[in-house]
Amino acid sequence: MSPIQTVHLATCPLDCPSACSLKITLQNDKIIKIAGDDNHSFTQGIICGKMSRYADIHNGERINQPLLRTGKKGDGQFKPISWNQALERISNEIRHASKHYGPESVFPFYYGGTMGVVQRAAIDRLTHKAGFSMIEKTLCSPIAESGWSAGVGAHLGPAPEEMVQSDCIVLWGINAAVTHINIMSFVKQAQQNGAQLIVVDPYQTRTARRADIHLNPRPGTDGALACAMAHVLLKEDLVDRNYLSKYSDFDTDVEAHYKSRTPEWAEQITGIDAALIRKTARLFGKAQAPFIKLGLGMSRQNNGASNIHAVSTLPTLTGAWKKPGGGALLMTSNGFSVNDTPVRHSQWINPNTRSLDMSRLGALLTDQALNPAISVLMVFNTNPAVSCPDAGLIRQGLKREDLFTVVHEQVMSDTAQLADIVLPATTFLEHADLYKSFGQYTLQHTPALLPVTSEARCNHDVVNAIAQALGYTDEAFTGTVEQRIEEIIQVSGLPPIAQWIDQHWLDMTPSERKRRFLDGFPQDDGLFHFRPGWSNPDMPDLPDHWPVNQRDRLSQEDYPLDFMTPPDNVAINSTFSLVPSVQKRREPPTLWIHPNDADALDIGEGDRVLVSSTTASLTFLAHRTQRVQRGLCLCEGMHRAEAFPEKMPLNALTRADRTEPNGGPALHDNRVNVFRVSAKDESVSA
Ligand SMILES: Nc1nc2c(c(=O)[nH]1)N[C@H]1C(S)=C(S)[C@@H](COP(=O)(O)OP(=O)(O)OC[C@H]3O[C@@H](n4cnc5c(=O)[nH]c(N)nc54)[C@H](O)[C@@H]3O)O[C@H]1N2
Ligand SMILES: Nc1nc2c(c(=O)[nH]1)N[C@H]1C(S)=C(S)[C@@H](COP(=O)(O)OP(=O)(O)OC[C@H]3O[C@@H](n4cnc5c(=O)[nH]c(N)nc54)[C@H](O)[C@@H]3O)O[C@H]1N2
Ligand code: SF4
Ligand SMILES: [Mo]
Repeated sequence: MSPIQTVHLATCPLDCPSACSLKITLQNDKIIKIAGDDNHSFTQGIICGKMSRYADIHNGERINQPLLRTGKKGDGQFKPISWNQALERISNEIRHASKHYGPESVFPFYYGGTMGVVQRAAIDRLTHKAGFSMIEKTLCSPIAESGWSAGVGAHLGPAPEEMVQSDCIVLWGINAAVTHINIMSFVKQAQQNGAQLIVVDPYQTRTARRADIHLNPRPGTDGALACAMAHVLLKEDLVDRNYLSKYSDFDTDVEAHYKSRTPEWAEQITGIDAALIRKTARLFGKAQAPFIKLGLGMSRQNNGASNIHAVSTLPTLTGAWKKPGGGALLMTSNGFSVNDTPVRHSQWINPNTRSLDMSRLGALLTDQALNPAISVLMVFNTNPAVSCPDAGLIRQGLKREDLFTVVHEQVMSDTAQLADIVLPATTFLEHADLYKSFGQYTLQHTPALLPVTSEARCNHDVVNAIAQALGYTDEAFTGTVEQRIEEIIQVSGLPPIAQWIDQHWLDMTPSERKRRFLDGFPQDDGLFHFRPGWSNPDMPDLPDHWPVNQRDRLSQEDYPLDFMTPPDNVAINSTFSLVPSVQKRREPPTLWIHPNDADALDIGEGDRVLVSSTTASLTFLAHRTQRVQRGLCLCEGMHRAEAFPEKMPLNALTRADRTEPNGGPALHDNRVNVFRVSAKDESVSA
């Protein structure tokens, strides 16, 4: 290595459960290499291809100065303005809206562009101070969280690194080889020690290809599958009755309920052969330490919460929680005792202020009855024009002439294209932050590693500048990111960063007793709940199949196929989708369809097909493949509007209905009809 190269530790800021610890090689402020940190307990030297190519974002086509719209909304025509001009215009619009329609007519909207504690939720403090509408952050995890809370109680569990000690790993509704790659190195180590790998996913993902057993239920039928496995465990005495009576509310009524949930019953619902369900249940029941890693993907269904709860009963039935290498893990988020009051100032919340469901942005922007209507939308860290469901309605809303939209962004995203003012944002290499994780238990600190060479500012500074332009003089709207980090560490009672491992990370893994629930579950009665006690009485009283999916609601004739929209390997949500090297590697929007379904519709490989849902119709290229089951089709990758001839993003096809019991969109629960438009290479007439 040449002497002027330096290596620095950092954290991947992207919305990914791994939150990898990075080793960044710099030379004269240029990124030479981004690799995984070998000394970090979870990362173990491995990161994904996306982050190793992050220089393409950092050095790529960035927004470098504030921009003001000059053309029609969505035309993409802007002219540069100064920060002072931008702040003056934004504060005037906010003042005007607050005065005439009340502060709730201002809606600050943020999500997962950066997951850093200081940057991500920075706007919350201004929201609470000024009484703007609050955001209900439903887009990703609330369905799964509701399901997990119902049984286990809190979002923690055994550490993911412990999977290597398991002799039977179940990856349930998670495509870890694409979405959470570090997990796959633990799976590999366990497999080398003889562990069996079971993958439960409606299609043959990259992850499923590595499985000893791949169960492919119809989407939204995991509740039935889990109940049938429970039936076999009980019938064949593969349960730990002492554990059940000490640690759960299991009783004879629960047992009687499972009696009718036979594998044959489940076969009708899931489409999986009863004999295979029995075989899998026995393998799971006889394992010394079975470990289930649940994904958020399986929760993106109308009955997703109920399904997650049903799966979480399995380690309780076998008592696997108490065994090293066993148990189950959805998310690690409650393992972190980090007090973010210095960032968010939640003590300022006025309990009468409304919260708006982010996943329903389209309806919110176009609802004539919403009072007050949204007049000012401030977007940070998110690209809702692409990532939120029913995106056609969102675009319609963003084009409203009486809406003033500010977007703080690194790149000209689809949402930024529809803004009135675009503000330039720094990347994680240019600003400091603290990073928790939802997939592992380390807290990481990352300083700013590179100077800001444009007019870009970080979220923390932009929020403070807007607050100051509005006349707020509170200390909360002053100071540096580093000061804020110090405050968080102090109020959280954490050791100073100088004492952290490599001055970079702190191991916050809960004690064995806590993460294995050896002293009871984090529920009021200390028990795991087989009775979920849903707030909605229409939901099943016990683990079950709850038939409320699109399949159960729509006519089979109008919408004969299930349709899922999982991520692909090259992008993370819509991040990276503007990078030319990624665009080159990415397939055009492709519809995976089973050859028998394709034959019935006269669809050949590479044909153009129109996919129609209840919300929109978009054109794809057909790919005939046995990797999807009959009756299911899907498109990998959250494609943006430009990728389709209709100039609408993939999410135009998904619905924004709130799922039960606590909201969240059922992004993988869609029904569609598919029509052949033209054969491969045949030109389409206008
Ligand atoms: N159909 C379908 N839809 C989905 C999903 C799916 O599987 N299928 N997945 C869902 C999931 S799991 C999620 S989490 C959401 C994600 O949805 P979003 O949170 O909208 O994620 P991205 O689309 O990646 O957009 C993040 C944006 O933040 C910007 N950004 C990055 N860092 C910063 C920063 O420091 N400051 C500012 N101001 N901006 C920054 C990036 O450039 C990027 O444009 O999408 C959901 N949508
Ligand atoms: N490459 C890449 N990595 C990512 C992301 C990305 O966009 N790209 N996004 C990141 C984010 S924000 C998140 S939240 C995570 C999400 O990562 P995951 O938790 O893996 O979630 P998904 O990828 O949405 O879906 C996982 C799998 O669930 C399956 N699935 C859908 N419905 C059902 C069902 O009813 N039952 C079962 N058993 N399976 C079902 C899908 O087929 C899919 O293969 O990934 C993160 N990592
Ligand atoms: S695996 Fe996830 S956390 Fe790790 S580098 Fe890739 S995107 Fe970032
Ligand atoms: Mo997510």
